[in-house]
Amino acid sequence: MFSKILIANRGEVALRIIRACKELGIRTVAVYSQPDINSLHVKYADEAICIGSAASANSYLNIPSIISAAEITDVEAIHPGYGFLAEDAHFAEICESCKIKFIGPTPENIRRMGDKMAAKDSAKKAGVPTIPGSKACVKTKEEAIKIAKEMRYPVIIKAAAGGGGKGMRICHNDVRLISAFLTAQREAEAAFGNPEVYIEKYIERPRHIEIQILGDSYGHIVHLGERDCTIQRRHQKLIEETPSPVLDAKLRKRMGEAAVKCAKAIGYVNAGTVEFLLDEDNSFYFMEMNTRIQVEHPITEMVTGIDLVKDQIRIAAGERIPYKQDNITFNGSAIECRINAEDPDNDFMPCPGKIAVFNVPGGRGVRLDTHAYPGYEISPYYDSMIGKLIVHGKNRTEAINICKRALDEFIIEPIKTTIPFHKRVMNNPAFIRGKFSTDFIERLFEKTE
Ligand code: MV4
Repeated sequence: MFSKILIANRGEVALRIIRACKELGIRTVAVYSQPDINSLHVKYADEAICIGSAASANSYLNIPSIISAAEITDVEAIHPGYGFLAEDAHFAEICESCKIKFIGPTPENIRRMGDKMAAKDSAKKAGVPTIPGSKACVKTKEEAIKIAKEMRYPVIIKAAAGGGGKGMRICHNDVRLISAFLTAQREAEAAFGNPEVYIEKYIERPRHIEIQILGDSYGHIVHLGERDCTIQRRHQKLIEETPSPVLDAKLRKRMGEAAVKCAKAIGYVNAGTVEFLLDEDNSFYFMEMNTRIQVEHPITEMVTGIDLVKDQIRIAAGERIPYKQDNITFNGSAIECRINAEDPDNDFMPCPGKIAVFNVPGGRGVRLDTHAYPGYEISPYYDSMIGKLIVHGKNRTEAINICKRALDEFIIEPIKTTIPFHKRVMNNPAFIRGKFSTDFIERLFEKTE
């Protein structure tokens, strides 16, 4: 097992990794940008190195600076967390070339799943259902029209180098398709340096169901159930839950097996998440695979009792996953609410600033993963998430009740946060019934406009 790990990240996920390391008896090195000097991950790590100025490019994305910090402190491994360099195959390669273990998948796993067409091709070859669409990237508008006629409208244009909703355009007829196709190519070139786009049948009112998988270096791969992440705004997840209110045991088994097949097909190692779109007729389709630990991993931990970050570290240290698929059990329901410094009544505008009052919730079934504290200055340089409220109950109704209680206890002043938004959702009849799709938030806010 490693004796010292560098955490190449900040905020709540850096704290999450430090906690796992401490429980494993591993010393920790934090890296931080100048404005993060008073952050908790700096305070709680055994050592801390300033790696640059505020801009991510000068600090948390600054590979030479991070590798230098790792060399100076003589760490054996680096955990990238999520975001920043977590899915940067080049960074993973540099770590390996410096004999520093990258705690995550192989560079090949990252690269393969980073190209959305290649990822889809892998899934298809693994026998996993994929969304009907073009076999490869579409080069000309004539080809686009031909494919759309085969698919029947509506269709969606996606950037091969996109993902996470970036560069997507929905089309309902030939005229819209032609203009969207040309615009999408230009935008993809500008945003990702790669103009390649592909076309798929548009799945209307889908749900976003993702499956957590874990693979060790001996080819043993298991899944840890699903997370329903359908409540999103502009492709930013806000609320996640497990189990999904729309999955029965049979569908859960089929989707779990499909996710494991995806991972097995590419020899996946460490933690990963296979994202599916679930149609209203319970057909599911491979969407993307994320090659990192995800923000929402705690809800899976709450229902399985498995510490995903510790297992990531153990796998990277060459250990075998100590449980078989049949040993993994799911207990109760868990819900995560992302607490962002944003104003839900002002188009979720980010609201950085100093926290004066920070009264946190607690009690049975409540977990709060946050790096904030009274007096903490929320930085305008990084994303607006200040913490995640995670609750666990014996079933979905109890989890919702615990969530409502915890949200009432959670006082953050004077900055605006998404807490009032979460309160509205937890009291929304459609949410409580479990009947909603990816347009839930638009419909929730539209109704009041
Ligand atoms: C789709 C889709 C409908 N049909 N693809 C959004 C981000 C990226 N993961 C892919 N996404 C979608 N792809 C087809 N063929 C609808 C979405 C989508 C979505 C998916 C999951 C959760 C929230 C979403 C919000 C808008 C669009």
